[in-house]
Amino acid sequence: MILGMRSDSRSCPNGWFRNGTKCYFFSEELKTWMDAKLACEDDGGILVEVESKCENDFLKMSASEQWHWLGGTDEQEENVWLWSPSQNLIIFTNWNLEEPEPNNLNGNENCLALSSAYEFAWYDGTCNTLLLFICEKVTWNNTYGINLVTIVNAITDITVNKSEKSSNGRIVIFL
Ligand SMILES: [Ca+2]
Ligand SMILES: [Ca+2]
Repeated sequence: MILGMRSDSRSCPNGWFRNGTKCYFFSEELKTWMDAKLACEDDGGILVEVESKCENDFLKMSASEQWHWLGGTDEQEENVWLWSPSQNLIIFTNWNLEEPEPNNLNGNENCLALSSAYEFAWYDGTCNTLLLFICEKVTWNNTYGINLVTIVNAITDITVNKSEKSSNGRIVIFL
C-alpha cells in the first residue's frame, strides 16, 4: 500500500487558521448575519459555533478589535439562543454582564456578535447590521468521525524509517 499526501495537508486552507482540529477564517469583509452565514457555507464551512471557553479564548486572541458575527441566533424564539445551522442550544456563553446582554434592544436583536468591547464579550445585535464574521470548518474527518490527521500522524510515526519525503513536497508512506 502506498499512501501519498501533500505535506501541507496538516495545515488549513490559505487564509484559515488552525486551532485544535478546526480551521477558522476571519473575514475582512463586512456582511449582514445571514450573508455571513451563506459566505461561510459557500466556502465549505459554517458561521462559527463557539462551544467552549477554550474556543472562545482562541477567537478573542485571534480576532481584530472589531465586531464579528458568530453563528448564534434567537430568531426562531425570542431569548432561546441556538447555533445555526446545527440548531444546537447555546450552552457556553460569554454575554456582556456589565451592560448587560442580551438585551434585545428595540425588540429587534436576534443575532450573536463577538464585540470588541469588554474584552470581546458577546452581544445580541440587529441581524442586518454589517459586521466582520468568523467561519469554522473541521478538516480531514472521515465518515467515522475520526480525525484523519491523527491517523496519518500515527502511520507516519510507525513507518518513519520506511518513509521518505520527496522533493515535490509529497510524503510517500510505504506500508
Ligand atoms: Ca432577540
Ligand atoms: Ca444587544
